[in-house]
Order: sequence, then C-alpha cells, then structure tokens
Amino acid sequence: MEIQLWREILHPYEQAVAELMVKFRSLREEYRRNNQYSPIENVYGRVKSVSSILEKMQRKNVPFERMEAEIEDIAGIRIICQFVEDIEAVARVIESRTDMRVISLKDYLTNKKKSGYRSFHVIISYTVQTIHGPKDLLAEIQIRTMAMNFWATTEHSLQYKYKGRIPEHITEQLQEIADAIFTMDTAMGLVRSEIIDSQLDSQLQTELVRGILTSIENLYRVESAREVEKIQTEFYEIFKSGDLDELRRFQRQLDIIAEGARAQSVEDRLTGLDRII
Ligand code: 0O2
Repeated sequence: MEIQLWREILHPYEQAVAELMVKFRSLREEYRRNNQYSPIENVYGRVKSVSSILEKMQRKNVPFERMEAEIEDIAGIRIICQFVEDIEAVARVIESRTDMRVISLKDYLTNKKKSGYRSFHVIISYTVQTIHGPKDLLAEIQIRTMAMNFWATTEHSLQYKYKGRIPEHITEQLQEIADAIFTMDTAMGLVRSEIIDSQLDSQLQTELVRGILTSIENLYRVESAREVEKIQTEFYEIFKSGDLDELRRFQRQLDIIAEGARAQSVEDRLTGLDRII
C-alpha cells in the first residue's frame, strides 16, 4: 500500500478523533458550568500509527481488505476518571448518545488481563462527514482511572522496550503493582463523596469569584471609582472569610446594583434625547 493511500485511509480517523475529543471535553465543561461533578477528568486521543496497525494486522492475521472492520482501535480515545465508580457513569453517557453507536464492550475491570491491565473499553461506530459523503468507522474508547492509566502507560513503555517479552520477574512485579493500584482505587472510592463535595465547593468558589470580578469591572463604567473601590474592599473581606453563601449573596447584590445602574443610564440617555428633540 502506498503512503498516499494510507493518508487517505487515515484522514477520516483523524477527523473522528478530533471530533470525539471536542465532544467529550465539552461534556466535561458542561458538567462544570452547571456546578456538577464531572466523571470525566481528562480526554486524550490518537490515531494508531501505520507501523502499529501493520503489526496488529500481522499478529491477528487480518488482510488489508478487512483492516477497517477488524482493527477496532485505529481511532482511539482515552477518558481518564478520578474514581472507579466514574467509569460506569461515563460508559452510560456514551450508551445514551445518539451520535455514536455502541458495538461492543470489553470489561477489563472485573476481568483484568493476565498482564494486570485494567480498563473499560467501548467500541463504537461513529459517522464522519467527508467530501465523499458520510463514512462510518470504528473507534475504541478506553475508560480508566488516573492510577490505572499510570500503570498502563508505564507497562506499555516496557512492552516497547522488551518488544513484548518482558522478563518474568518484571511481569510478576507489574501484576502485583496493578493489584495494589486497584486496592488503592477502591479505597479512594470510600472517600469519593467527601472529595467530590470539596471539589464542587472549590469549583463554585472559582465561578463566583469570576462572576463577581466581571460585575465589578462592568461597574467601573457606570459607578464612580470611589464607589467601586468600596465594593472591591467589601469583596476582599468576604473572600477572606471563605463563606460561599456570603459570596453568593454578594454576587446577587452586585447584580442588583448593576441592573439599577444600567436602568439609570438608559433613563439618562432618554432624558438627553428628549432635550435634543
Ligand atoms: P496501542 O499502542 O495503545 O495502540 P490486543 O490483541 O490485546 O493487542 P485487541 O484484542 O484489539 O488487542 O483489544 P484489547 O485487548 O482491548 O487491546 C486494545 C488496546 O488496549 C491496546 O492497544 C492497548 O492500548 C490496551 N491494552 C490491552 N491490553 C493491554 C496491556 O496488557 N497493557 C497495556 N499497557 N495496554 C493494554 P495496542 O494495539 O496494544 O496498543
């Protein structure tokens, strides 16, 4: 197969990876904007390299004409979660979407691989729009925790170093580490709600402060500098107290002041117009 042809074959996969990354990242942003906990912590994506595709085809005895049907991970998305419990939540989100169709699931969480590998894989069918019309292709979404990802990334680099023949004693150590990581992940699950509450509070504080600062900036246009300075000092005092309810109340108060100032400036303009007419 010529280089040019590979580029043509892989282009829709590049498009799919780019689109899917945008979709999953904006899902995460949407949760955060709504001050909800996001089961998605990070999203990565890649198109499999030609050499890796060829190696897999060789290993699995796949002819070129069956490549797109049988190599399911030419387009690969990796979704990283904080907690094991989030993995199922992400899988459910994927299943409920209308812009992708689940083809199969591989549960390496309950059935870890012999290597110690743990992850949840969802194979989807996804349609990209090309200049030749719509094209359906397969993509693999790997969902795992940060700790599982740490293990898999490290083990993957050893696979590369030892060309798939990692010495027995290292393999055993890796299996033990994988189990220790799973024990740690499970223990983290016990304090999940505590951690989520604290993260949501910090998220909320960031959003409130951002809103308040924008309101104060806007007030500079309609209020005297002295008045705005007073408001700013009050904001610093409330911020120092760390009281989120107070911050929320302060933001509402600022909204009311801004609304009043806006109404006043419209009235002033109308009065000015009256005078001209
Ligand atoms: P890359 O570089 O990530 O593309 P397989 O026969 O296991 O190679 P299969 O049957 O198509 O592949 O599906 P499977 O088992 O779900 O594996 C697909 C991908 O999962 C792999 O792609 C890896 O990314 C990951 N994976 C599976 N098993 C392991 C493992 O033991 N260790 C690590 N680190 N990753 C694993 P590729 O093509 O191997 O690699």
